[in-house]
Formats: sequence, C-alpha cells, structure tokens
Amino acid sequence: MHEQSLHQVPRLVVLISGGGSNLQALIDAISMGSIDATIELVISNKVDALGLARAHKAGIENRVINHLEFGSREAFDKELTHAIDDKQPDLVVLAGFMRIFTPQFTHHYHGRMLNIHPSLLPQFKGINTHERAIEAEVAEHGASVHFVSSELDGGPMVLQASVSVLSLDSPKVLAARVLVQEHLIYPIAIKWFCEGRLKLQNNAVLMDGQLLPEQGIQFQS
Ligand code: NHR
Ligand code: GAR
Repeated sequence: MHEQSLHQVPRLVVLISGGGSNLQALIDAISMGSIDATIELVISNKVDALGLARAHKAGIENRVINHLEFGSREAFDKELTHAIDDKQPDLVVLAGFMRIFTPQFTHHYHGRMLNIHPSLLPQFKGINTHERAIEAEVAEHGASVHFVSSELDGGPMVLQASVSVLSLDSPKVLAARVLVQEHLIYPIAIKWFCEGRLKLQNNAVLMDGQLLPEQGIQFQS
C-alpha cells in the first residue's frame, strides 16, 4: 500500500483528454493556497487537448501519450503507468479523461485515483450523460466524484452535487450547469484526500474516520 509522507507536499498527476476546465479549477485552488499539493505532471491522450495549454501556462510539465499509437489497451496503460509512476504521485486525478482502463491499471492505483463523472451515479454511467439525462426526463442531474475501481464509473462514491434539469435544456446548456458544480466539488474532494481526511479502506470511503453512505456526501452550494 502506498503511504503518503507526512513531511512532504502531496504530489498529483492529472490525466485529461479535452478542455481541462477541471484541471484549471485545481490549478487555481492550489495557486490560491486552498490546496497544499503540487501537480507534477499533466498527461493527455489527445494531442489537441486545450488542457495542455492550461498546464503549460501554469508552468506544469505536460505530455501527450496518444492511445492511437498503441496496439492494445494493455500497451497504452503500461506506458501511462510508467509516466505516472516516474513522478511518484500520492494521487492520480482523472479530469475529463476519456479512455477506459484495464483492470490491472485500476488495481495498481487502487485507493489513490479519483474521477469526476458528469452524472448522479449510479445513474448514467459511461458517456453522453447529459443527452441521456434529458432523454430520460429526470428532474435532477449532476456530477459525482468517486474512487476509480475496475467497474466503469462504479467505484466508491465521495461527493455529489445536483442541478435541476429545466424543460428547455439542451445537452450543452445542461453540461455547462453541471460543469459549474464540478469545479466546486472536485477541488474539495482532492483537498480532503491531500489532507489525509479522505481514504479508501476495504473498498469503503472513510471521511475523518467515518464511513460514508453509498452515494457519498451530498454537496449543497
Ligand atoms: N476505467 C475504469 N476501469 N474504471 C473507471 O471507472 C473509469 C475508467 C476510465 C475512465 C472516466 C469515465 C467517466 O467519468 C473513467 C472511469 C471514458 C469512457 C468511454 O467509454 C467511459 C467512462 C469514462 C471515460 N471511453 C471510450 C473508450 O473506448 C472512448 C470514448 C471517446 O473517446 O469519446 O475508452 O465518464
Ligand atoms: C467534465 O464534464 C467531466 O466530468 C467529463 O468531461 C468533462 C471534462 O471537462 N468527464 C467525462 O465525461 C469522463 N468520461 P474538462 O476537460 O473541461 O474538465
């Protein structure tokens, strides 16, 4: 089991595929002093991810590991693992990362990898969540922070934020409303982890030593 040194600032590696607005929220929270941590590396599987420019602008090492250059998910994950482990991170942060991992990869980072997913899990696992929420005519939608397990979007839940679905919502408009909440809750969850308050123990989430309910903590803004 990986133990965080008490004397060092927690080290993060962030994985992205796109715009990187969640990465930006994390960069901002760190630079404002809200989170005591350093981002050691940002990795994108997409060459054209806007988040790479955000990392560059913040002076953070960033690189592309293009999944298209690998013959299998195993080979891609192996290269990813080398790049991540080279930085000896305390936590791996998935921030809009769009490639499904092999079980070996998720086991390797068990208890030290978080994801933010744009739905109120366990509803709408996978992709195109906003379209599906509108299609299903749910009244409430939102975002969930969870520890990553081998079950896609099925890992133990930490924190959720809800938004109302409005009758005229398009997927785009709804996504933007959810994203506002993501930028609030993801830095909070990462802060808790970095402070040692948030832990995964026997596949259950502990916050300040207390077992969290199945759906995690419900965030109220
Ligand atoms: N891997 C595992 N094993 N478990 C999880 O919980 C994971 C994961 C990898 C990524 C993020 C997740 C999300 O928050 C995540 C959680 C991508 C897909 C997907 O279908 C699904 C869920 C998530 C990320 N990806 C397609 C693929 O073939 C590619 C889709 C695309 O490129 O647009 O990998 O939603
Ligand atoms: C966010 O809404 C995030 O929850 C979602 O992609 C967006 C990324 O935005 N993640 C997934 O769908 C993972 N499959 P960002 O790049 O601006 O942070």
